[in-house]
Amino acid sequence: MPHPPRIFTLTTLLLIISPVANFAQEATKPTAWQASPELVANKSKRKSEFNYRETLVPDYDLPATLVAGDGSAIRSTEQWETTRRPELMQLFREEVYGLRPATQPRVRYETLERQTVFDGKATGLQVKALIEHQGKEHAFEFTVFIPNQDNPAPLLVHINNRYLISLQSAIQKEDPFWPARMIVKRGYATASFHTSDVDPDQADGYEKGVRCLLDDPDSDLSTRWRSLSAWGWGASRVLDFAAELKSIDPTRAAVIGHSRGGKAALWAAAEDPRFTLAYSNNSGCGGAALSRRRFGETVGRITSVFPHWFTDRFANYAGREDQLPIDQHQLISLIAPRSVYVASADQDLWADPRGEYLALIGAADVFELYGETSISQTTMPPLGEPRHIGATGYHIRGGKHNLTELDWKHFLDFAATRF
Ligand code: GTR
Repeated sequence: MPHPPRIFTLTTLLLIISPVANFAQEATKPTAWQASPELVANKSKRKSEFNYRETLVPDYDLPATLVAGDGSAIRSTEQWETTRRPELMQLFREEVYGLRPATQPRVRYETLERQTVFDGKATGLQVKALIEHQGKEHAFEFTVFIPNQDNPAPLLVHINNRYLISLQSAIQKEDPFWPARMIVKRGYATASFHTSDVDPDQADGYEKGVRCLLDDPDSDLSTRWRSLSAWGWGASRVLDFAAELKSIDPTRAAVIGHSRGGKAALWAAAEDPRFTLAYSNNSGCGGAALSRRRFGETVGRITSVFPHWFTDRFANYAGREDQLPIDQHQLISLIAPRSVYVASADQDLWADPRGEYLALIGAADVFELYGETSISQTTMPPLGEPRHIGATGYHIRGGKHNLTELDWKHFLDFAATRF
């Protein structure tokens, strides 16, 4: 008897080939980022006193964010705002970044230059902030670009840890570290100042800068604010100026920084809730990276090389990071439910990309408390693939410790979803 003819319907055909297709797709799907083994070996050899191996990260428990100091559970945003957040702010002030002085100095702003720029598309300003206190004065300059458009623009304040990009230099040549023309093109106003102009970036620089001007000599020296906090304070003074301009919408303000500027940016947003978005780029130890991982730069190393960045107390946790009453995921929690973006670089193991990512997801519980979505997957995204979920964003870029145009591009894409 002849066999009945075999009829392959389209569905059977798809059922047969789809596992093969899925397998092929899985095989080509980029995988979660991992440090290159050659780079790890190389760095471990060159800086043998620091750890670059994931297998050597000590076991640790992160301090719970939603449990108050007295052991009670934090279940509402009200409890968070009235009890736990102030508690954590105080711990970060006393143990890490220092207490800002209560003094409210008089700040005047002088517009030194004003020019229509970028083919008539923007207005550029060079501004000097003059801070006066008890008959003494400290000044710092900043550069501003505002798009010439009908609606008030959101503002991105850039804490530049390298140099001041003056109005004229920004007009003449686009600097990838602060690509003003590109930022303005996307509809943002932006301002940039140099950290050292606000407070010197030197261990013995205390005699100059805003800390020297504003500190109460009778206050406790060991918990006074340090440079990172002073630079963040500078960002807030730039926002004060911009908030008065009709062309800027101060309810949409971001603070941005790279490396030490990134550490300062996160703390600036914790201290000043007017910043509704913070972007930290390759900020590492004392910034986005978890201290307890002791991966790359450690508390011991950073507090001995840069003693002026942190309170004396932070240095006491060198080698005993597990005794810290806080860790850096809680710095991000302090900004929640406002938006936070963390960026790492593939070759910048010193800043601990995985520790930066884990701190971001370690703050997910506070975003959740507010009903906000945020990144919570424990696996990192693949190299070069930004992950933007709700109030948080992350990417790891190929290359070295730097703030590049590509970082800005990813960040601006994220900012567009938040503003
Ligand atoms: C590094 C330092 C980092 C980072 C960086 C920078 O040498 O160890 O913590 O802040 O400098 O700001 O460029």
